[in-house]
Amino acid sequence: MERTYIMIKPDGVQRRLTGEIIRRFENRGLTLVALKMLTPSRETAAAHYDVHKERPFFNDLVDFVTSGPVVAMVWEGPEAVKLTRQMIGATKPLEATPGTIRGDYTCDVMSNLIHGSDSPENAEAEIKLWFAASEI
Ligand code: D4T
Repeated sequence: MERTYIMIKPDGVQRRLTGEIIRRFENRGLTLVALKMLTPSRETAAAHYDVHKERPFFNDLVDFVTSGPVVAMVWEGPEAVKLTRQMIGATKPLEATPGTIRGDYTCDVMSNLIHGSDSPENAEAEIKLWFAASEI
């Protein structure tokens, strides 16, 4: 069993896609082990996207992720990191195939609805960043 950090971004919450996204992961057989809604601080958002801090889109990305409530979650299942990334779809809109969350609901690279950890190591670090142990 593996755990991954999944976050519905402000656009996903505003577009009322929270239920649809949770339904997809539950239908697939994954288990929701933690969930909370919060508006991220700039500090947490910057730490989360630290790998992108030198990229030209970094400030816009932090502005976007802190612009409203997100739904932070931990999901568990076999190969949960790869499985959820596959269900989320690619970052580039043209590469996000129909049937994936991004491929079905967005064509914008920034407002792309959802984040999913890209490796088990990053999943562990992100779960620690967003959740206290007592919340899981
Ligand atoms: P996240 O991390 O949010 O799940 O998205 P991805 O894993 O699919 O993509 P990423 O880390 O490469 O990018 C993080 C975030 O930045 C936005 N972005 C990305 C952007 O606005 N312009 C760009 O050129 C890139 C590469 C979208 C997702």
